[in-house]
Amino acid sequence: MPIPAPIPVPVPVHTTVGIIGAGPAGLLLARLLHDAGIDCVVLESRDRAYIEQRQRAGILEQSTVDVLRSAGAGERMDREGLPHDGIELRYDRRSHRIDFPSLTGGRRVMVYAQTEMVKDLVAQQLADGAPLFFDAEVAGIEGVHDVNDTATATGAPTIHFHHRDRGPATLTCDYIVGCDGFHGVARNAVPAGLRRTYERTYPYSWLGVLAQAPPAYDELIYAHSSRGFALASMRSPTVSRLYLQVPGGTDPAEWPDARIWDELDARLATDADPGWKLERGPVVAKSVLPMRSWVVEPMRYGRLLLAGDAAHIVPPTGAKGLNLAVADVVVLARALVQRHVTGSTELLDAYSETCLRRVWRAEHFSYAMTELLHTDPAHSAFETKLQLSQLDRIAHSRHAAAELAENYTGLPIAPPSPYAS
Ligand code: FAS
Ligand code: PHB
Repeated sequence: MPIPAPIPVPVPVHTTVGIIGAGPAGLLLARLLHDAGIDCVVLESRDRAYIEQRQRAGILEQSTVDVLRSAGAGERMDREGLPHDGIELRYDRRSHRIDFPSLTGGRRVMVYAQTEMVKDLVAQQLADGAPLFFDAEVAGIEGVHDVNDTATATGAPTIHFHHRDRGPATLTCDYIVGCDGFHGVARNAVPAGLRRTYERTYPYSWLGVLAQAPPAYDELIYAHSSRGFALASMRSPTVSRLYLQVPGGTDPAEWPDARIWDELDARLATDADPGWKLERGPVVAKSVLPMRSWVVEPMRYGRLLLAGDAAHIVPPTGAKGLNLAVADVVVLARALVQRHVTGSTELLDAYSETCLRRVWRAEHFSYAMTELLHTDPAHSAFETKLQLSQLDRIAHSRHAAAELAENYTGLPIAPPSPYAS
């Protein structure tokens, strides 16, 4: 008996909140709004298979874990995720462990890949969530300048998009949220004269590697070495996620498996465990990720809101990107719920300032971790000595270690939210 094709969901012509992008930000926002009884529609340019296999983040902050659980999307995370209480720093052939709970009053992190979080949120949304349209590329938006809350027929914010099977269409909304990432289009609706962009690019990239090899370590290892930075992470007890600092513009083809493993062993070597080596196995994916810090302000213009990578990018050294996206939509959902329930726009009016305060904290932490651990070609021996001095300070000062632990496990999402601590 052939499985009947799913009955195509009609594309609505109007919704309360139009969400552009089905990455972590767009999917979680749709879930939080759905749970609050606010209708929304998610438009995603790619297909389901593509967004669910896109290799990205791996570390969830305490607040992210909390909000996924409270949104009913944490069951598989709790079953398959790996709670971690610390990380290891390796430098100058030494090793030092940072213990999170003792330094932060109990906060920890969860190792659970972004791909798995996206799969969980997509499955939940298709089962009982708001309409989610794949292969629906947004070409542009208009009408967001109207700051009055009573949308008029002509003044309503409008999304213009093209659906692969249904062709061109429009969706009018009370609010539009750009969750469309760094390469998205939503922020272009903010007049150039009002947009403030801040950016820093780094003179190196990361070679990201996924290998069918059991991690030979219990917690993540961040290594500073004269050969360059290395990070040993994981996806499961049988899959390793590993990163090597490489020059910008590196072609992954220059890195055959043997070279990857030899270089990782060389950079991760420590006198604390002489002869320590990684477990090797077939590399199943590798790609080069450029390193940049980038923020666009404000995160609101009229009835357009920006969230996640659509508004900010961090180098992945601090494992903040995904978690910042989550924090933005927790704050935004709370503001849209207040507007829906009380009519007040107090939290919406404060949205950009509230998010940017936490964004800039994460931008600084990600920048500081990147500068601390990478070898910059422009560095002299002087800067290297400064790095080693700071790493030694962290290894011997509870205060310095606590500063790293508090930022790494994530600061609470302010103001207090019904979704996360
Ligand atoms: P996303 O970019 O995830 O999602 C945006 C969505 O919008 C995409 O699905 C896109 O297809 C869609 N879209 C774009 N334009 C559209 C349009 N015109 N119409 C409709 N849909 C559109 N963070 C970490 O913490 N650790 C890491 O190790 C890490 N590694 C990364 C590696 C790479 C290669 C990249 C690019 C990012 C990495 N990040 C990492 C950061 C990453 O995890 C992001 O912070 C996270 O995906 C942010 O989620 P969103 O804001 O939802 O944006
Ligand atoms: C990952 O597992 O992909 C990961 C972990 C920590 C980081 C960056 C990436 O800082």
